[in-house]
Amino acid sequence: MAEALIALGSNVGDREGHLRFAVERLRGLGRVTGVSSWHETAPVGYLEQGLFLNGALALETELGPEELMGALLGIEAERGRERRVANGPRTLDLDLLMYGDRVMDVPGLTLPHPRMHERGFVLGPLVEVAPEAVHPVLGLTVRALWGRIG
Ligand code: PH2
Ligand code: MG
Ligand code: MG
Repeated sequence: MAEALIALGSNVGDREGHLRFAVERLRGLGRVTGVSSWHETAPVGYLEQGLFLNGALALETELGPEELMGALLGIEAERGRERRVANGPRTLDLDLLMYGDRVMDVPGLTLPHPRMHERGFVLGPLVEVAPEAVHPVLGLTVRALWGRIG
């Protein structure tokens, strides 16, 4: 059993509907122990797109990290996720941020997520559900990471 931390994002169509759908699906993958509020955030990276609704969720699961990542991609596909532009508009984005203290880098999955510590749209929601979780590479809590980017 491990605690997985997952970021949710949407900026196309019924944003809140997509995020709620994802939470219901994630309940089927283990025990959801925390769901953040939804944060409306300005797009980062690729700017010519609409505002995002972002959230974060903590999940206790028996699935391994690669199985879980596969399940997240399946949930995205159920909401018609297309991948045309890197960082571009999306109905639903589910990113595996951390899987316990696991550090790994295989095609399609890097843990912890390589950009989580620098993204306000990730850390703002995440601090609501897992403030004391420790980033296994930086050795800092989510609360401290959030404080660092202010
Ligand atoms: N996701 C990205 C790129 N930029 N910006 C915001 N505000 N929210 C996101 O979820 C987001 C982004 C790539 O996944
Ligand atoms: Mg993402
Ligand atoms: Mg993604």
